[in-house]
Amino acid sequence: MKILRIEQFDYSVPFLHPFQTSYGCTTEKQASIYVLHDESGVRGVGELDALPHPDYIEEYLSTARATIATYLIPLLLKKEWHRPEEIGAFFAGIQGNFMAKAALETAAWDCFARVQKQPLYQILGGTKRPIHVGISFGIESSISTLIKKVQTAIDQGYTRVKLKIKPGYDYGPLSAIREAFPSLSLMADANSAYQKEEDWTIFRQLDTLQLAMIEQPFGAREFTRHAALQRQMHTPICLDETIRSVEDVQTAAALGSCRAINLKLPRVGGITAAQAILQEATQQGMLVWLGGMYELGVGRALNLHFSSLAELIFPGDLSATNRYFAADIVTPEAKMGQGALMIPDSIGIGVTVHHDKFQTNYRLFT
Ligand code: OSB
Ligand code: MG
Repeated sequence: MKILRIEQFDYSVPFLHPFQTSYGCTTEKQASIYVLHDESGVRGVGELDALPHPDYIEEYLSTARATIATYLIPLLLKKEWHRPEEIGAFFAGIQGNFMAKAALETAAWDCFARVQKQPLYQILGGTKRPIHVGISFGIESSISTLIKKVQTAIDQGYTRVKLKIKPGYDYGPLSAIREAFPSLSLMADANSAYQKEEDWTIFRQLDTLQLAMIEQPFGAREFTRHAALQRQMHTPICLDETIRSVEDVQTAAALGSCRAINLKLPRVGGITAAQAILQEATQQGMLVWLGGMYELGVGRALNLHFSSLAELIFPGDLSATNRYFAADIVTPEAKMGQGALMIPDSIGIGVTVHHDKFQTNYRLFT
């Protein structure tokens, strides 16, 4: 196969509810969709999910768009390849920038699956099954609002709840949820917020709440500090920001830094890298589950296909479209039915992008 032309569509899609982040309030999801055209006229689509600011990891939306335009697209265009696993080697001279690489690599997988006339989950060796999903909550104005939202999510069919925590907003809301829902699969995500030594004492309290896991208490490179905490805790530590490669999994396993991994296709550079991480972490006895980045419909469909793999049993951060958006850029939208999402059925990632809605910019690369 050979990619002859790549289109970039930038989008800004309003969130249903504003999001509080450390950089202030976000009211929209910004992303780019890359459309790869191969020599036979088949297309493949991939979503760039880097966030607007470098507050989750270093890479962010404008640097990722620039990396793709300046470095990755010239390395991909007009090169001959047979399987999408070969795409990574074209980018080998470019360090890091995994989200940028993932946008094109995942588009190549979609293109390949469409050429094969198969749904992507079949190409990946997955099984078509209902995908049980969890929901992620940010900081809420009051505990009673939070409890009501958790109840609504359970009624809608979400089978696991994750709460974003930070020093001062942790044991209070988590213990309130635990009290209201004693058997709920509940977990916390700190996004590296516990930087000071005195913040640590809280983890002993959190260890009494029967949490499924606690995600990323400390900084992205703090393997040994996470290991020290894991030794003191019954609750599994889950690493997100820390894990970018198979080597990171091996380091975490050798040191005992975690027992679970939040795997995100964008954070590790796409499908081929994610498959290798999934295999290594599973062999090391870790629980791996699929994380999210408030994806639009292309990224969400991709995540649904990847979730068909047998190892991914724990519910992912993979909500229905209407969790974040009133309208999306693809059809069909992801709808919750009987407590699960279905993998889109047709070939490739199984969704069609409608370029007229929410588009802010366009570029063509030849
Ligand atoms: O830490 O898992 C995270 C979203 C963007 C960046 C980082 C994270 C998240 C989420 C949202 O937690 C999960 C979702 O998409 O529902
Ligand atoms: Mg996380």
